[in-house]
Amino acid sequence: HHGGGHGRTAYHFQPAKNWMNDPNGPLYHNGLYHFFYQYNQHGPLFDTGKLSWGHSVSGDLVNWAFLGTALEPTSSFDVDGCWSGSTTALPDGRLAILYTGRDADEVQVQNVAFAKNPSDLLLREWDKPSFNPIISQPADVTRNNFRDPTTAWLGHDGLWRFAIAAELAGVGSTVVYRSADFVHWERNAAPLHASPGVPCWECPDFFPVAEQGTEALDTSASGAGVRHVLKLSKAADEDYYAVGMYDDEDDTFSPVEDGGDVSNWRRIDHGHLFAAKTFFDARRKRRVLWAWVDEMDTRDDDVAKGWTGIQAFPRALWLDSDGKQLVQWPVEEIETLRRKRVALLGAELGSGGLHEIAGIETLQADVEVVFEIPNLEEAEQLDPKWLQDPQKLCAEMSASVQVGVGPFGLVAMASGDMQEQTAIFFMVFKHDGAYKVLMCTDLTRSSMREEVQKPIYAGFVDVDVEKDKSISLRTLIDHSVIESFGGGGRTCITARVYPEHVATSNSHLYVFNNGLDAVKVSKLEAWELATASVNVEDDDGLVA
Ligand code: DQQ
Repeated sequence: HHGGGHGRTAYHFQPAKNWMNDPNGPLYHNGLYHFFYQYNQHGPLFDTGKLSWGHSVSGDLVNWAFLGTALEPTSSFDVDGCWSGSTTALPDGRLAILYTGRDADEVQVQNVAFAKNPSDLLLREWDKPSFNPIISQPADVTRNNFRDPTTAWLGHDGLWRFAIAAELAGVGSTVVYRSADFVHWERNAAPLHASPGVPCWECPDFFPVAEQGTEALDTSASGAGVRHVLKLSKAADEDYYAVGMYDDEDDTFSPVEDGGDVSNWRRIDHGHLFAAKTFFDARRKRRVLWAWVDEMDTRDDDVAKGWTGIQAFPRALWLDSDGKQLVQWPVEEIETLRRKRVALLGAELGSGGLHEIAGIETLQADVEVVFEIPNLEEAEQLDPKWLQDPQKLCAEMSASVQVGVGPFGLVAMASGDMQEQTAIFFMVFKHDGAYKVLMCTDLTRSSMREEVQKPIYAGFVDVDVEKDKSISLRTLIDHSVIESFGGGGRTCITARVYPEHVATSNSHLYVFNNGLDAVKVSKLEAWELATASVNVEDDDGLVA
């Protein structure tokens, strides 16, 4: 098993050592998954000028072989860093990377690179043509914010397009460039989106989703039955998205919900997750999301352990039948890691109930649970002032005594004496003649260590609890990360945790209910997960 100790994960993507941030250019090609990432091969800390594209390959999105770097900051147009970007497969068989380079003057410009030999299974070598940059920085870009090109798509007019983040006269904008040959690009006058308030919304992602069903669409799909999703990242740890209508004639995007500013859009994840990027997986006709999950520990600790940053476990995503929100779910290949299983069926959890899920190693586990809520009568009235601030509401509620329906949920990574524990839970409120479900991950007691960040994360779950009479939770636990999917994947919360007790003793897992009324665990299944082979340093070949 990997060295490194200190919260090294067992099945989340991370390099063997050094710094990693944004996911770049995920791609399925010739039967293999390629994953690139912002990588400082010289050490465990972020270093703007040293960033290269790390490259790993996998047959199953679970086990990964490290291939070194695909791009390094060696050319005049990227000598101060190869920053984020995407890959596009061209119909003529070429594979292109579009990425941001920082040139010798630290100016952000856009470059293209091509796979030297697209039929090479590993795509190890990438050519950076000397005609780069393909796009210099436009004059109206302010404060050098011009970066992160998306995967390109084809419009009905046969022209390529990609979107990119640009601060234009102080306004955080997403602009579209068009090209006939992938080399000469022209900017569309009107931005795809502009949101004042935040100068630079980074790492745009723009992709089609089917109006109905879970099957994904190729990035160039458009027309009847197709909606589009625009995702933007707000420095330094919040990803937002809106579902909308895209018109490829004038390259405009109109959200279906009147969200106004991006800050009112829906969150990809209410926890600590950033710079998400999706790709179309033609093998299983699904769209898969990658996202960076940074450390919440001290810089000293990053240096001591020699690695920094992981990726969220890859998630399949599709449009919910409500046409407004995305549903995210860990890719099914995670099941190949499932080993020992324990289950609980129909257990009643009275007020104050706590039930241990014993019999498996819970530091690397996959837990699926359905809570049945027989009685919603006790639900508290929601003060509307909390609608915009679920995080504060959660802090308020977890500090108070039993209030109504919930909190109920899981307690994960608990020490024997319960001094350390992370709670993932729901509360149900009455609101506007209906009910509103709040989901939280409370890190305040996750570690005895003072110096790590221990926030409370929260978001509302857009489900009809009155009709369903139940709510589901799936939680992936992996040493220093807890990823939770509420309401079948409609609300996600990813958290980094650094409990001390794991160094010397076992961790425990519980279901609990601190609400006034009983809830029922109608079904709980928990699996111990095997350790995947992730960028193991002495890997000498492809994964099985
Ligand atoms: N990280 C990259 C930038 C991007 C930022 C540099 C987001 O391209 O805007 O590592 O985390």
